[in-house]
Amino acid sequence: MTTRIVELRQGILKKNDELARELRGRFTAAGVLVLNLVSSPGTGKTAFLERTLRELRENGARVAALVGDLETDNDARRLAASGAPVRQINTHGICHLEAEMVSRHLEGWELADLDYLFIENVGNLVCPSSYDLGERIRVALLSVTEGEDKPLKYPTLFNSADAAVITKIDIAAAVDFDRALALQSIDAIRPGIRVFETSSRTGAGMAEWLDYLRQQRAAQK
Ligand SMILES: Nc1nc2c(ncn2[C@@H]2O[C@H](COP(=O)(O)OP(=O)(O)OP(=O)(O)O)[C@@H](O)[C@H]2O)c(=O)[nH]1
Ligand SMILES: [Mg+2]
Repeated sequence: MTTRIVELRQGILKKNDELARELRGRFTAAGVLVLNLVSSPGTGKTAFLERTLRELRENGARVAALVGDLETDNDARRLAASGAPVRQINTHGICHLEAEMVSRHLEGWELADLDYLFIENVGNLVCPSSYDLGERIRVALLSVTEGEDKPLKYPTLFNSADAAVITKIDIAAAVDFDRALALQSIDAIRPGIRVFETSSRTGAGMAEWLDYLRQQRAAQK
């Protein structure tokens, strides 16, 4: 029985990896930089994306977003306020996005007309780590209220990330956030990873983040 479950799981992951590889090829050919944002529920992914989409659009970039949640289209409605094309993916009980869901929700979009595509994953620190969505950059987010040792407790996500974002630094003092300890935890799991310290409320750290996005997009071309 156990063997069959393991085989089934490996089969699902293999199929996902194949489709993700195909998607990555399409994204690269279209010249769109794709980012997959992963964190626990409530870290501030949508707030961070709301600000990112708005600021990129103010600078003339062409952006779009897909957002995953088990239910509701609340996040899509928040993100769409930026004016960018946005689609909600409801997974109805599944705790992560899969390449097939991304592929299906991209139908009708001309990828070559986009500079950046952001995918907000379902809020979960474990499940999304195993599912490649064809992204170029996986971003792991951690808020100042979650505990500085989260990267040590949930290493798979941080270990597979290309960049890390610490969110809500505007309330760091109120929750006794230990910045050095958090940076140390991230670095222990993914040495040398680029870390951004941000607040979607005050805009702190956004300039560095946007510079990074521009550099990454230029490097992809
Ligand atoms: N003080 C402060 N609060 C923030 C910040 N970013 C987000 N929040 C608050 O944190 C809560 C959760 O933010 P969301 O953006 O919905 O978080 P999320 O990661 O998208 O949540 P899920 O999609 O449910 O996983 C909201 O009440 C936000 O207002 C920030 O930079 N500073
Ligand atoms: Mg959200």
